[in-house]
Amino acid sequence: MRKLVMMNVLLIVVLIFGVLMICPTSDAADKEIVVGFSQIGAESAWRVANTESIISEAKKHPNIVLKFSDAQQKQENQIKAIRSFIAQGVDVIAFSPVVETGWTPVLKEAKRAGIPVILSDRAVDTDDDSLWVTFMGSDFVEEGRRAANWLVENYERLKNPDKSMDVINIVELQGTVGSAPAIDRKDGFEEVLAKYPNFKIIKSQSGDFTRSKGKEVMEAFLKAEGKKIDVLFGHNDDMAIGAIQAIEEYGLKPGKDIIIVSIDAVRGAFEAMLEGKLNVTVECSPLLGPQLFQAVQDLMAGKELPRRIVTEEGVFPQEVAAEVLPTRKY
Ligand code: GYE
Repeated sequence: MRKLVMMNVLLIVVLIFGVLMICPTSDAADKEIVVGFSQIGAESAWRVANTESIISEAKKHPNIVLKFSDAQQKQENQIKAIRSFIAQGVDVIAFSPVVETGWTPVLKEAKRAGIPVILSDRAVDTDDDSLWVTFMGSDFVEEGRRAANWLVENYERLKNPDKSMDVINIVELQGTVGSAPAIDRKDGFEEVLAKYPNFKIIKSQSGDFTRSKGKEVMEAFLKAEGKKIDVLFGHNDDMAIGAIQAIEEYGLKPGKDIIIVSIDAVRGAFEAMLEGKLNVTVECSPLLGPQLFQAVQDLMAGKELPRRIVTEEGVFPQEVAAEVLPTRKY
């Protein structure tokens, strides 16, 4: 009888131990993490895909609570959202800064509150680098270089035969004024073109990364320069797609009379390439959700994050559009 009682006690001890092993009580991965994310808005297909990536990825992490705020492309709204995240005492703040400058005061407030800040997609321009822990996103200067390199290597082959190689007139649709991708893509593009003096930017204006603005500004370019325009460089696909419409309405053939180079590689760009209206798109991936939440988990587990997490990207010319389109996720 005593032996039986002992056996039972032993069994119970083993069972309790086993249950404890299976259900650890306080694992870092189980601890709730509240993340405040301030998004720029919904200005482009890229941005919509970026938002989708963030929201859907957050759902895959049971311990993450995402507070998502849309700033409708206004910096003041982003600053308000960040202040409200600080007031709510979130664990991590992440945001995609609409412009580069003007963030130092609010980032200092976050630092004082002890809340780490992750920069997603776009960088900020501040003297104090201790105000953010990591910046994840694309190398926009490199994207500008890729666009220009593709242009100088392929223009002669693709141009309308009656166009000359002596002077190649480029019009440029810039992104949002003061934003990192607009500043950097322009820099990268010009850096390469500096070695090819026959390629000249004759007009350059912001189309704010939107289709409607891209169309409107292209209409003005066409009105001023007409058939003189040989190339359009759009800082994103949405503006290029808007411009394609303007070019058609003007009576010229986009992709033939005007060679069109743009950036992002969204689905709409592939569709335009299949119709022969866009010549190339340089990839800029918006699918930042997985790396963002991995970084959040690592940060909260006490790991040190790299200061810079660069997204890997390619270049897609018209010739590969049909093959690549079915594999595109945005
Ligand atoms: O290229 C554009 C979007 O910041 C990389 O913002 C992003 C840019 C993207 O509106 O389409």
